[in-house]
This record gives sequence, structure tokens and C-alpha cells, in this order.
Amino acid sequence: MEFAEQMFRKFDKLGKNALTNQQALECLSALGSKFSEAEIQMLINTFDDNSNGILDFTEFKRLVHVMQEARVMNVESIMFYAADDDQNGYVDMDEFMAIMHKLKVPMPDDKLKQFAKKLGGEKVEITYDRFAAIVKTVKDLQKK
Ligand SMILES: [Ca+2]
Ligand SMILES: [Ca+2]
Repeated sequence: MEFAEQMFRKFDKLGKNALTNQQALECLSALGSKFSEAEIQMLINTFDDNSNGILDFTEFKRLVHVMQEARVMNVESIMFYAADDDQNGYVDMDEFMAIMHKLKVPMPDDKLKQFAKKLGGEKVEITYDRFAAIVKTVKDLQKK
């Protein structure tokens, strides 16, 4: 059994093939990450492909994979890597909209699109630094 699967099985205490928020938090802490609850919530929203609020093994495996690939072990870097679907180093309009929807950012689509252009220019190429700033803002919003 590979490592990610071992961890998953260990924290999936009821054998439901899914990790709740709290279980994911415990699991990632055991893996040595220091995420706050707000950050874990963002990560779960991002990787919860079927939007059922919990991470099944496939979703969890992708999260662990991205954590391993991310440049630094912080939520901004992981989110950027997850958002940049085609891995070209920029978050474009489609990628930006997809991640904002996953994070359930309370802003209408036309506002989000304006925002993306403001951040990434007419072609919408949002760099890591700019994207990281948005992640911080979203994180603060979710705390309240
Ligand atoms: Ca799910
Ligand atoms: Ca991209």
C-alpha cells in the first residue's frame, strides 16, 4: 500500500472511503503540515471534485500529490499549483473562474472576470505572487 493510502485508511476511521474536515485536518497534521482550519477548508473545497464536502481517496490522493509538487508547503503555493491546470505558470481566466467557484467566493461571475483582468491583464495571466495575494484575501474572508 502506498503512503497516501496508508494515511487515508488510518484517518478514515469509519471506513467510509472519505475524510471529513476534521479527519483531513488530523491527517495532514500527521503528515507534518501546519495548516489552520480555514486553510484546510480551502484545500478541501479545492480538491473536492464532486462537491460533497468530504474527500474521497481519489481526491485525497490528488491533494497529497499536489502537496508534494508544490514549491513550498503553504496553502498559497498548493492552491496555485492546483489552480494552474495546464501547468504553464499562470492562472488564466478559465482556471481562475474554476478555482473561485470551488472556493465559493461570494462574487458574481462578471465581477470575478473583471477582477481576473485587473490581476492578469487583458490576456489574463495571473502570476503566483498575485494569486497568492488573492488566496490570502479569501482566507481572511472565510475566517469571519
Ligand atoms: Ca468529495
Ligand atoms: Ca495555466
